[in-house]
Amino acid sequence: MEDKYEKLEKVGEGTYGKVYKAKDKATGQLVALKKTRLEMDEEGVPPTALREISLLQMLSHSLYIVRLLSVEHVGHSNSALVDPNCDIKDQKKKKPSLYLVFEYLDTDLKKYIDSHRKGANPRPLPNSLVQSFLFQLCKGVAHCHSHGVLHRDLKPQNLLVDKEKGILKIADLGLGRAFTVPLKSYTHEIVTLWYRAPEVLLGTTHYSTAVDMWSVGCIFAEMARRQALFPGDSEFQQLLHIFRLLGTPSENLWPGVSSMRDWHVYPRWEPQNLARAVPSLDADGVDLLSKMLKYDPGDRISAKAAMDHSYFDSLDKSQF
Ligand code: Z3R
Repeated sequence: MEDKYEKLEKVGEGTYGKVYKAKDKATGQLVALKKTRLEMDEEGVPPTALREISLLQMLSHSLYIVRLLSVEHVGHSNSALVDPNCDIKDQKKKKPSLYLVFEYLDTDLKKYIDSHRKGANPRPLPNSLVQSFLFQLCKGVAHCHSHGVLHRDLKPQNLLVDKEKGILKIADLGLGRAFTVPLKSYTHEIVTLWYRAPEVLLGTTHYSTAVDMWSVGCIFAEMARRQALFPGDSEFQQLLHIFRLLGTPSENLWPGVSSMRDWHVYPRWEPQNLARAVPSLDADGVDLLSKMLKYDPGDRISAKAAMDHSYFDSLDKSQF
């Protein structure tokens, strides 16, 4: 790996691994390197990792999903056979690992929003950019969903932004379906709950595409506000944030809610006016947001339907 890529700084610590900025020594191209640990007792790549890679390869043909450029399997005994500089005795000692090589984009949506909120030049994100980023996000999510893949951990940190071109791409298509979303990352970093759907917080085990659309709604509101909509610091607090704004869900609004695994008795809050929480959004924007933040996952708008919402009528869709 060291021969092929010059490792530069760490750019992200995803839930599932560290990501480094690196330079391809042969071409000078900047890339993002993600090391995937291979938990296994013998040689070879576990089938779960192979499934993930083929999924990523398939999905990354969309413009709105970060492109997987190559996969490098290093430290396994075969690499000694193909690499004349590789000492077989050394290679036997090394743990095999898999490097996923992605295209590099210069920032993520969290940093991008922060740069508009603080520092020398605080300013709103232009409404036309919020609209364009949301459309691109819905397009990427619709692409995943049409291939039967849920992201399940959409958040501003794993949406990459090309500032010059105004492009947004989904990254960290995690380990889509294979694993549950953990509370701590593998490096013990606390995983954010701010974008987590209420059915997940209440202990649903049957996830649907609607969990991603809840996250999209939270991200939409955050772009408009430059501040998170539901910044909870525990699963309980996260639910209280949601209930205080949208009203405590009832059996009427969300049949079956009170028999969910982690349901408790909560204060009974009335729904607040959503428009007041996102003052920069017009009526169409608030309507679309309200459809993304429906309690009942079956009532929540799909990514495909969201793209046809009147909020996007003023967007020139031909550029996408
Ligand atoms: C693929 C998977 C995860 C990431 C990729 C590519 N690129 C990332 S995270 C990234 C993060 C930044 S720049 C590129 S940051 O400096 O804005 N955190």
